[in-house]
Amino acid sequence: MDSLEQLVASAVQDFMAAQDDAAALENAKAKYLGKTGQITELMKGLGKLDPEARKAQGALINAAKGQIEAALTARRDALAEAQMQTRLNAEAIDVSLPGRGRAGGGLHPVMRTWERVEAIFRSIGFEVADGPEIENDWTNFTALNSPENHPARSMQDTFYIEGDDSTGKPLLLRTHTSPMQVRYARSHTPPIKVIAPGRTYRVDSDATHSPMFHQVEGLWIAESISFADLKGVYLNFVKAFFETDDLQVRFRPSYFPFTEPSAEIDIAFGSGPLKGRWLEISGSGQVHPSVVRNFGLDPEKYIGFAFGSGLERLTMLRYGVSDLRLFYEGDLRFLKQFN
Ligand code: 2NL
Repeated sequence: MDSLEQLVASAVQDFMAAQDDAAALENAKAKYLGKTGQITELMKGLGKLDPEARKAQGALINAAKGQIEAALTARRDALAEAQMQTRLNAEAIDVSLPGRGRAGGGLHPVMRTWERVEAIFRSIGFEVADGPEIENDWTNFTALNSPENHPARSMQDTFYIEGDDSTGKPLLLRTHTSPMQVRYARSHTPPIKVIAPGRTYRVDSDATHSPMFHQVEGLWIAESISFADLKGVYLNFVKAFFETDDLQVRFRPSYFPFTEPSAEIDIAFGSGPLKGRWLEISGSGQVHPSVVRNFGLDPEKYIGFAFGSGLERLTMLRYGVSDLRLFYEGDLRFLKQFN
């Protein structure tokens, strides 16, 4: 009697000692109810008793076994419940907490310039052209009158793509956005009035050059478009872009293979930190007759101007950015200032 009560007490104690580990409880169970467990051993011993004693002793052992089983079930339930509670606490979601908010993105300063330039030229009737960044040699160089031995055509100055187009001609990353204008001019009829903004690539990298940079080029071809039109269009553009009428434009003779005559365009602000300094801002010129012919047009009938400006350069002047490399470092302290 005493020993059975002790056995039950000891089982309850062992079950209580089994903590969150399910295996510990099963081991404790085996100690009493398993094949060689203490209750099981007691049952085996009943065979040696005479029928009367066996019946009485059997009832007592069964009662003890029932108590142990009940204690085991209760402990199992308690452990499962505790485990569930721990999980619920850990995974609790407080729906009353304020939201974390959406991280605010913003446009890169060069993209702001890109969008401004498009809006300004659209407002005076220019179309915006888009085209491939991987170009062929004819559209990027030959059509634009670039001589066969020009350094721009060498591996040192231009990124060539391995392999070639289907006709064996080399492929390259466009070195300017001019090929887009060639494509546009060859697929439209005059008057042609288009700008081509986009990414361009050259083998060049220092404080003022990046292997990838952005350009915007403009092209206006009709039956009588002159340098006077170029000056009017460009002056309108810089005044709108820099949001001031207080600036001057000058044209300096220059050379480009695709224009003749050619000119650099400089501007000077009448006020502000850059006041009075002539700043080079664009190349330009009257489209070379050979280039007009490569547009599929008769150079005796059609004439016009083209210009090309760097979007990074325009952005630096507008915001007073001193180092081109800041645009490509992805430093949020820099980028946040524009949003
Ligand atoms: C520069 C030079 C320039 C052009 C770009 C052009 C495009 C066609 C035909 C003729 Cl399709 N010309 N573009 C003309 C003159 C200068 O840019 O160094 N810009 C930063």
